[in-house]
Amino acid sequence: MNIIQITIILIVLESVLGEYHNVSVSSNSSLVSRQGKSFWGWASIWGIGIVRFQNGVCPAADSLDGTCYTRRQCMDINGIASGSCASNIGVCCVLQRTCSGTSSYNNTYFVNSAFPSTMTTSGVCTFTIQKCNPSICQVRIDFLTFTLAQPDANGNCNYDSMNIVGGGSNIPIICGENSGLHVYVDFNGDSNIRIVISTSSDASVARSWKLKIAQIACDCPTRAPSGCLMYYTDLSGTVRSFNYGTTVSSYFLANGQPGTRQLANTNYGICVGMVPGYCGIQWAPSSDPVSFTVSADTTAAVGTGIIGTSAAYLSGTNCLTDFIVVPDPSASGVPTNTDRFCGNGLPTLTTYSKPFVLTTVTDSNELLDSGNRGFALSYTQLRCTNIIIGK
Ligand SMILES: [Ca+2]
Ligand SMILES: [Ca+2]
Repeated sequence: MNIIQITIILIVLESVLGEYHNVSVSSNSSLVSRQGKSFWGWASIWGIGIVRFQNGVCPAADSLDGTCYTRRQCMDINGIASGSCASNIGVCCVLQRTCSGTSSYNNTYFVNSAFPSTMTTSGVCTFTIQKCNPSICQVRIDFLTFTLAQPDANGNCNYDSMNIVGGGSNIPIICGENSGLHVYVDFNGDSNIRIVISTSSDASVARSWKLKIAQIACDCPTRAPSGCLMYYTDLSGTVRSFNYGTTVSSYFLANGQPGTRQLANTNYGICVGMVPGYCGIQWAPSSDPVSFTVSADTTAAVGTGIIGTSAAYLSGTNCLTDFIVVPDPSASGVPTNTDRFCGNGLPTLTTYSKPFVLTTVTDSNELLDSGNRGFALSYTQLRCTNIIIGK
């Protein structure tokens, strides 16, 4: 054995005794022996080769995202092994936490206690999000399942509520039905972000939630721009206001009219990432007749059959309480000369103003409205060749 061979052995030993023994599950890679249990023997060092693999995202069962760890690491962080990764060396580890939980891991799932069973008891359930590492700036919270009690007739989340606090973004208080939606929340320095879900004593509501929390690095291309509570990157899709639904609220206003499904006191941007080669965007009501009902008397508009027609459109200074803002749009090729829309119908709007953002605003009550549902709008990005000259 010459000096080079001895040096190699010493380097390997240092690697094994130092890094493997002290391996941290928050590191970005894992060291494992291909032959597992006999790791510490000299023979194993000669015979096996040590493998390092990245703790990257891997596909787990039920379309969940896991992280590739060693089986032992996954057990140590109370993860659920769901399939294999790294050429069967690692396990795809799914992290699921519930009330009073904390996580500093990317792609953690936060569920109600007893999920997938529903929850009918009152109380406060808190989950704390810590940065994985200093390069993280934002989280995306996907509402895979989200059912809480409906807001009251004025849109206030007085029965159940979800508050997201501690971040650098202003997040509305959310309740009702929001499965399929998401929010982006900026970290405020190194402060933790907390999700606080309060449930009322109304046991008739079968609540459940499963939220996926993905951590986004400051230089990540999928990071949402500032001011974008929701951020979409497809060429086309549908955006919805919180708690949008086609059925009417079961709560009634003081004047006896049906209340709203809209959430009160919101002001946020819904953004669409511009795809290269695309210069404009079109916003249009979706197929539901009530897919744009944000102010005024929806109950009457349905009754008279003007729902969704130009007779029910409102814009400009008629929109002072609940409305959307689309910058510099045209309808049927004609500039609308206003960017603010409300009422019980919306023409198809086209705009080449960038970035692509639709702002939505609601005030604190529904005193002048009845039976609003909010909105579900289709968006389509438009190829640069579709630019109309002069617009
Ligand atoms: Ca309204
Ligand atoms: Ca309102």
